[in-house]
Amino acid sequence: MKIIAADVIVTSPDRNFVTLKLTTDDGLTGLGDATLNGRELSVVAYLREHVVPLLIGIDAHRIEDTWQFLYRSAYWRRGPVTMAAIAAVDVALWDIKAKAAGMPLYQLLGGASRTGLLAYGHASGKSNEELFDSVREHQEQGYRAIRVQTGVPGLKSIYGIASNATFEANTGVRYDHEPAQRGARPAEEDWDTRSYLRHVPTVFEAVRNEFGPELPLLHDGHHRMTPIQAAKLGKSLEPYDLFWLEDVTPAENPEALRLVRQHTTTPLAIGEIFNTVWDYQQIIREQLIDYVRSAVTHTGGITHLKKILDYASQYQIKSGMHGPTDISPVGMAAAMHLGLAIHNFGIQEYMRHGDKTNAVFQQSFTWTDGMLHPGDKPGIGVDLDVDEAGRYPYETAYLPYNRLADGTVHDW
Ligand code: KDG
Ligand code: MG
Repeated sequence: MKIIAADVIVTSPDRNFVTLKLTTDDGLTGLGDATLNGRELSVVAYLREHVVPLLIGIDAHRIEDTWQFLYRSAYWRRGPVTMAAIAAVDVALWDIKAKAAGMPLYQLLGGASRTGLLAYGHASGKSNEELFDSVREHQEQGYRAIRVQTGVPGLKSIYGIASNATFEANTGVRYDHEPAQRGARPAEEDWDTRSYLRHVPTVFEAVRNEFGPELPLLHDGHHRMTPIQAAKLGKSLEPYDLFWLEDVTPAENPEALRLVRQHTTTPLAIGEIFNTVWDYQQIIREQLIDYVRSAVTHTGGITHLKKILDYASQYQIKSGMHGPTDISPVGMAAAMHLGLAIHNFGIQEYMRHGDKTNAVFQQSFTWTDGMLHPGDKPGIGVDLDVDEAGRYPYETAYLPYNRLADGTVHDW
């Protein structure tokens, strides 16, 4: 079963997506997601210029060997561009293998360990009233676990809260928080950690008073705090029993979590911008986190993320795979198959894609009573309509960035 074609498809139905499509000499095709929000074309070039020529003629069954070959033969290892490119090849090969076996991919990964995947959605509001409405909307859509992001008095725009500018720039398609904006330069947002730290606990108190103690609540700090600030936040949120507190400190310094951990029992999640097991080595071994946030798409695919999660399982650390709208339906499907099969599944992030995206990517997953299931079609269960994809050419888009009141650039 040899690879005879490898096509990189770039499309922008509601937002930009990069997909690798592999074709074998016996006519099977496999898809892999290579979308890297705001830096999409770097992965396109990496794939087209350096990876595609190496794939033609290889045995599509040799997934582990292909992974090791692409990773080690480059010499320049790791990094989001490399690991997204390798992930796309890896998932496309798993898709092909599962189609060849006539089975949904999760069967090849060990079979289902559960009946479905608990998923969380993103509620947000500039005020508590708006936020409560958003939580209710999500509950009506079936969500049984909800991430809460709030506006902060004095700040004009903040991660997780859909701003009007974002909506307009996204040509009217409303994602709950989609931060990337089409345009020639990144939007500038403002930030003040002290105001944030004062305000957030009051919001969780209000949410608990309104919705009661049962509802699992999550929150994303988006890498903005120092370790001692993060420790303070974790401590101040303890009365509200969070499912997790995410990305409290910048991802480059995993050791920062040691100080946070010493001060709070609020569960910690990190890793959406990590890309290898080596980013996790210390924090898993020292049990500094509770959830692994990596997406299949940004962590070298199923082959590598499964190794991270198997390692994590020895320490009772669970999965919490990244699933914002910049993970394409192909990346989401891969996550669902992996999540269904592993023992240490925790929760899956799930934002809905827009109608145009769903017309480009035909999907077989189900969403029932707050639970996802990848479906039982052979492979990962996603088809890409190339003609439909061709209707939406790439558009330059950037994630925003932050400046403090004195003009200093801050983590976004
Ligand atoms: O591309 C960046 C987004 O994926 C990220 O900001 C989303 O933090 C995020 C999350 O938890 O979904
Ligand atoms: Mg996040």
